[in-house]
This record gives sequence, structure tokens and C-alpha cells, in this order.
Amino acid sequence: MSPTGKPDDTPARKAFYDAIEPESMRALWSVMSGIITPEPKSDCLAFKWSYDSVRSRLLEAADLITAKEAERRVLILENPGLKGTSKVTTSLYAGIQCVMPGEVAPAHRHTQSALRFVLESAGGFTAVGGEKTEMAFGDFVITPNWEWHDHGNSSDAPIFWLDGLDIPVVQFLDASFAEGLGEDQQQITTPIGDSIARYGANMLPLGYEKAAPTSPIFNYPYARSREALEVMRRSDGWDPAHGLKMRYINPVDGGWAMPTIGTCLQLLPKGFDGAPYKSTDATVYVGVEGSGRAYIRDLRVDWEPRDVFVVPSWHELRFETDEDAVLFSYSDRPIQEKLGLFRDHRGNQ
Ligand code: GTQ
Repeated sequence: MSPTGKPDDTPARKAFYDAIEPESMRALWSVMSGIITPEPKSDCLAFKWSYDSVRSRLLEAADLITAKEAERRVLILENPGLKGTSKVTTSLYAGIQCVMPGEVAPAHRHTQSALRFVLESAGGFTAVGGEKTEMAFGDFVITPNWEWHDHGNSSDAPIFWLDGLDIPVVQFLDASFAEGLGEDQQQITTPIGDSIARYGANMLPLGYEKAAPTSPIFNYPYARSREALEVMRRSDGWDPAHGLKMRYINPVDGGWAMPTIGTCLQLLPKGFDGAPYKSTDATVYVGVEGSGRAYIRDLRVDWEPRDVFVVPSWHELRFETDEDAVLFSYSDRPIQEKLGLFRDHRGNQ
């Protein structure tokens, strides 16, 4: 097999392709080089969304529709190379959600898994599976698939967060189910803070056995994650490409916190001049603190807090900073690892 070449389309061959097309057949040799590529090839483009623009568009949207009528008032961050697909990468979805003071986003559930990364919140909350959690800046909150969830805002300022979902994966597998509860808010059956106390204190209830593919912790508070990075920076152990990069784990088995989406928090120190790196998992980044530059193949992205940018599969990426900076990121790496597909590469070429 020639990984790059494709046999010529002679007139007789073309006539043959046309003849078999109505019979629902296609000649493999006429398409093979496009479907089995020597390296990842994607329509997904490197791109950045400035938070200020998305935020002001969301406030415009708030004059047009309530969170309740919309069910979720979200502006999808649609990759410019994947127009009309509601995808940020080939496998993942991103959106920014806004809940105005006093509003609720009514309870529903679906087979898609969701993460929230909180961008602005003085009193936002979400309820998942009978437990409520407050949402504060930088918190990473999980909605496991098929769990009831509703969101609300009891403060006097709008709240905003980044939604990351595996919508394209579920769509690809034709496995989407969804239903509304018929009530704005689900019943709360568990005290606030129960999950993190039970599963997030480096202990587990004796005899606890893994019951679901998703972490039983559903809010990983920023204060704790950030503190870990701050203490770790005092010693060596910086990665030449990633700075200090930590992955959020499921405490039950040490695996990724979500079965389909891998999430990380990383600290890039002031003056970081990162080594080039590429991997097969297209990744969505969001600025948390500080600012920096990402060089993604030929594109330079200058990011600030709350800006979102996407790095497509197998695109060389390099970071530079002039001040301390923190980034949150997510990708489909858990799926690729389970399937033995994940690859990465350091250095040029
Ligand atoms: O908050 O439940 O961005 O169901 C897309 C679909 C958010 C949500 C999204 C959803 C949600």
C-alpha cells in the first residue's frame, strides 16, 4: 500500500466508479489514501475565542431568551474548520453558558457527559444526582452521563462557565438519549460537600467499589488544585513542554476523572520558553490566570484569562510566557488511551 499515492483515475476506471456508485459500492483504492492517512489529518483548525466577545454576545442573548426557555443559554464555540457541526474538535464540544441572576436552567439528563469550568460566579450553583455544589471561579465540575442536573444563580451578577461535552462522540456512536425532569430543580437528597468529603480527602469509605465510569467527586475546587501547583513549584520537576501539568483523577482507580474527557490544570512560570510538543488528542485550553502565547504550527495565539483556544491533533504546540500563567485543558485522551491510539511526540519533527 502506498500511504500517499492514489492510482490514476483513467476514463475506464471513472466509468466503473460511476457504475458501482448506485449499487452502494466504492473502490477502496480510489479513496484509501484519504481515509487511512499516514498521519492525522483533520478539518479542525487552531483558533482562539476572546472571552470579552463571547461574554458580550451572551449578554445580548440574555435580552433575547431566558435560561428556562432556552433550556441552556449557551453559545457554542464552533470550530471554523467544522462549520455547522457544533464541534470544537472532531470529537468534542465546547460552549460558554450564562445564567442571569435569579434564573434556573431546568433539570434534565442525557447520555452525554459534561464538564464545567467556572469563569465568573459570585453565587452560581449546580445540582447533580441529588447534591448541590456552589460554583466558584476555576472550579472543575462534572456532570456524569445520565445524571439529572440543573443550574442556578442566586447572586446579583451573571455567571459564566465553559461547558465541555462529548456530544460528537455520542453522536458518532448513535447513543444519544435525553429527557427533562419536568421540574426546574431536582430534589436535593445529599448535604453540600458530601462527595468531596467522602471521596476527595485521600480516603474512601471502607469496602467502596467502583460503581460508575466517572469520578464520584463532582466538584474539584480551584483553591485546592491551585494550591498543589503553588507548593510543587518550589521543587524541580518542570516539564520542558508543559511546565507543571497535573491531571484530574478519579480517586477510586487513579484514572481520568471522566471516561471520555481528560482534564488537566497546568502552571507555566514567568519567562517560560516551552519545548515543542504534539499529540493525537486535539485539546481545548482556557486561560485561568496570567497571560501567554501559544504557537500552534503557524498560528500565534495570545491568550488572557478566560480566553479559549483549540489545538488540533498532531499540531506542534509551544508555549511562552512573560508572567506566571495557569491553563485548564481538556481532550479525548481517555478514549484514545483505552483504544491504544494515543501518541505524542516531543521536539521538532
Ligand atoms: O448544562 O446541561 O453546553 O445539556 C450543552 C448541553 C450544556 C447542560 C451545554 C447541555 C448543557
